Amino acid sequence: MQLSVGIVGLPNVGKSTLFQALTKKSVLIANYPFATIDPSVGVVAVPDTRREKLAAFSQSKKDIPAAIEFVDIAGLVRGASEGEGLGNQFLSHIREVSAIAHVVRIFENTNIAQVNDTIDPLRDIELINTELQLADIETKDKTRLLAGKPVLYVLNKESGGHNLDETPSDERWVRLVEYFKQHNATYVVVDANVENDLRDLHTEDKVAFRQELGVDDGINGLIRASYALLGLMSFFTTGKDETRAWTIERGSTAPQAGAAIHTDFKDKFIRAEVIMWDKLLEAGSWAKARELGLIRTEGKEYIVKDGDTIEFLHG
Ligand SMILES: Nc1nc2c(ncn2[C@@H]2O[C@H](COP(=O)(O)OP(=O)(O)OP(=O)(O)O)[C@@H](O)[C@H]2O)c(=O)[nH]1
Ligand SMILES: [Mg+2]
Repeated sequence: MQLSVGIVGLPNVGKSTLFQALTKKSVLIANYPFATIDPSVGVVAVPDTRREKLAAFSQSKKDIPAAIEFVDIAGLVRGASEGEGLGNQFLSHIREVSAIAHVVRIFENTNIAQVNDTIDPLRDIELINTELQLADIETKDKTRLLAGKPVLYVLNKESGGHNLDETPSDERWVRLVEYFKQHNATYVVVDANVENDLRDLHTEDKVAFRQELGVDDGINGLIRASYALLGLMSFFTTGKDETRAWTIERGSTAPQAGAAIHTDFKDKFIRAEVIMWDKLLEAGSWAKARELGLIRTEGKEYIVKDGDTIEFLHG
């Protein structure tokens, strides 16, 4: 499934830093605006402890996560919709993605240059969103509108540094949260720099470092929120050979889910045997779950649920 999330925002707010933290791909990170010109694409595993537990349960040789694609896009500035700062070219890169991770700077580090002099996330957000809307007005083809894409706001903070105060005592924070509420928008807070420094560590080491630095698990939350933003969810297959999370759109029927594994599974679908992942773990084995009557037989109309573990029977 080729659905991607574009990393969008003002220049020099940490988009490429975040992209590298996510994808572990080397990209140019630089303390000046418009460091990024050409978009970079990278595939990111969707963290899922349910899948890990299933893989351990089945003693699977392979544990295969779901994946989504992120695209590092150049920074946008005021006037981008009229071509400012190579605006038209950059906007066309945003047209190609399915959803937007909008990075906003909330750290005040005077050593890192910023397009607007002060930290005012709502002003920055509105500036970008206005450019997207203006670009839409100019577009003849109204099927791919920029402002209609689902957005996740990513607030980039600096742990241990000076940040916008994430409490009601900071007027800017109050206005920001109000804006998110009004627009029914989701947001996550990350420290792109720290996440990038930790990117090559093993999970356990990461957990320890995060604790030491007092940073939360922002980046995993970001990946999961992006996955949900794209309208995607996972079902599982599990066995000795592999445990795997398969990506489907929310609301998919059992045959549509089967098609994620093999296109044949859709037309040759007979039935699906289904159990929620945690129920399988509780039962202790597939055979035991069957004995207890916990494995359900579902037909063509069944709408797959997030976390279902499935065996397909096909002709
Ligand atoms: N202190 C601090 N610096 C950061 C953080 N995130 C990014 N930076 C720095 O900000 C500068 C810009 O980062 P980039 O990731 O290149 O920013 P960008 O948004 O991709 O910039 P353009 O591609 O030019 O639009 C670099 O010097 C980064 O090291 C952060 O969380 N804290
Ligand atoms: Mg960049």
